[in-house]
Amino acid sequence: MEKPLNAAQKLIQSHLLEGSMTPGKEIGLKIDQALLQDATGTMVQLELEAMGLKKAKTEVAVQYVDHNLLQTDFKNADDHLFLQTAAARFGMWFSRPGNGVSHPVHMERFGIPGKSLLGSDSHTPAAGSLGMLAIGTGGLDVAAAIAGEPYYVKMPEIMGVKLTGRLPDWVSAKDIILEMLRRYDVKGGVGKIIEYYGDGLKQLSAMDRHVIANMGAELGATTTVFPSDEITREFLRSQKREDDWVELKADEGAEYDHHAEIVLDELVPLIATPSSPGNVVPVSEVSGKEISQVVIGSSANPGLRDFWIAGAIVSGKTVDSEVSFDVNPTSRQIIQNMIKNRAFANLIQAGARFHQSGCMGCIGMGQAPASGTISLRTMPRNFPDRSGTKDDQVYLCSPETAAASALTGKITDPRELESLFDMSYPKYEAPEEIIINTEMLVAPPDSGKEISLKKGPNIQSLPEFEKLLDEYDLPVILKMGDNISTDEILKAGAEVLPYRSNIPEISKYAFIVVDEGYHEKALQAKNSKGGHVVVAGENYAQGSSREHAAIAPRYLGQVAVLAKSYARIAWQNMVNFGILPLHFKDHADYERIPEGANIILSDMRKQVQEQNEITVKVETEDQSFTIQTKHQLSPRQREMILNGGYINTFKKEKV
Ligand code: MIC
Repeated sequence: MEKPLNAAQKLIQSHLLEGSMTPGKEIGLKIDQALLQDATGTMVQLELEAMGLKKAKTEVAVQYVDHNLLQTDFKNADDHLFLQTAAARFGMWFSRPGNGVSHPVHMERFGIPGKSLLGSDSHTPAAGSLGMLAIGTGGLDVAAAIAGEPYYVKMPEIMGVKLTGRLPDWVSAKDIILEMLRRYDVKGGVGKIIEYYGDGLKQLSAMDRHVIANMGAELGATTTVFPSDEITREFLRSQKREDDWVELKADEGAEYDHHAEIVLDELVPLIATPSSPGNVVPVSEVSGKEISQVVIGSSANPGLRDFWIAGAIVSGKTVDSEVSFDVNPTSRQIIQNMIKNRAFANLIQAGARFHQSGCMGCIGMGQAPASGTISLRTMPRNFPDRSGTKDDQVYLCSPETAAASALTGKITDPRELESLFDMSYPKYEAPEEIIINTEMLVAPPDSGKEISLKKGPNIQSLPEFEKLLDEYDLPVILKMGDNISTDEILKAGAEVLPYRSNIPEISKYAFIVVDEGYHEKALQAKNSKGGHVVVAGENYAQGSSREHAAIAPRYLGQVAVLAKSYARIAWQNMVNFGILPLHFKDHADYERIPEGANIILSDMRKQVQEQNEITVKVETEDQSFTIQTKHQLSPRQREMILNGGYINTFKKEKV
């Protein structure tokens, strides 16, 4: 008899092109759908151009425009035109600026249970809510998948999370994922797929599941998987796509590599305190602190229910006079449905400032909070400086906690509303029929051959990178601690995002959050020594999928990183662009390398090709010693490092 499989294993097995399902070993997966957003998508389209792609080979590829909507000058607007022409040229759908946030729109319009989805955005796993195998990764991996290549990733372990019981009043899906983050923190999911199962699922709509799957990225997980059941079917029915439904569930007796259980009845409203999504405490522990801003929306709480509940809580009242109450509606479709179910009117009347559909303040595109004040957001991330305000104090919470706090002007446990306003928990009933809006989704033409790419002056082709040399003598120009996020390596925000299609310009912002002198030091090292190295602790480069966090340092001469451990996507991005990610064999060696030390690497081509361990000589002011490091590269990745990255390898093999 065949071994019973869990839902994640079934998804992997049905897409497995190379390798076997042994945790930790590289596998190659067939990719059915691709998702691009604009902030990472301009680079992907440039990569496709560099690869000479004729037409996307995935079943569906969609280019969304949801991140860079501010258009403070010509740059973002030029990017939008470039993306529209590129989408048409390469045979992709185009979701026009302002249509909506990629993850929920993709789920509504294109998501199909049982299919695989690769996205150039770390929150792509949100589509795991529908029973998809949805993985977020760097742009180059997505470009390769669009060109018909497999997606390579290490086979994850599977963690089964059993949900039992019922959520209490005032507690919702966001509190479930915050509970996971409270237990496992930002690297607890690294190398794992999180699969939810159990009776507690019956209470979670597809969009509630999206909330949990979306923020699985904050656990560092490869992805999150929910079964596809009657609730999934109902969701697809409401989107007029019931025919796309197929069932997906774990076999009877299926096993998991790790186990967890959440008894929903025991949950309380939770909140992530500054400045990590893993700093989770009960809201009651921080209640009473004064706030200046509340923002609801984003891919982490995108559902109609999320806006409705906030609207129902503030209905007939006015938010505190010192609070800016910002609402970022998910999509045009959701706006229309919010108008229909009165959520829009309730929010507006209570003082909400409505913004256009998109990511907005979630990635620091506007909505920066006032200095020294607290901002409460239903968003997924609160890494330092991400909001655009230096030393910001961003807390992450549910729409219930956000709306309650907007009313009182202080962090408020929503359960207190019962005594404060004599309110009982508003019960949401999903409408029988919702309005569907597809007007701003442009279908790909039959042939895009004749379409030329419109490139504004800010759009620069990808720089070329040299292959790995044999000998290096490189300075350590920066030493960092644990859990450094990509927001600290390559800043988010309105000043920087417009340069996502211009590597020379964006590289000026590399590491600016941790060391303003990095750019200068890197240029000096490049000119005098041919490059540099940085040193880091655990979980280096967690967070976003932005490959600019690898490309910009590489452009400035970064040859290698020495770290205790890496976040998955960033590790893949470094390899794709030819940066050698080395692991300390003995973590104690991290302490022995000061900033300013010299790293001597010898016989590198042979070492990378033939060995898993690399000997590194370190010279400090007063001593010189050798340490052992490891790389965890597959044979395919060794080749990429030797060639100076994926593009050189692709050109060598295919062009
Ligand atoms: C994020 O939440 O950090 C982003 C913005 O969605 C990023 C993508 C980006 O940096 O463009 C992500 O999660 O990958």
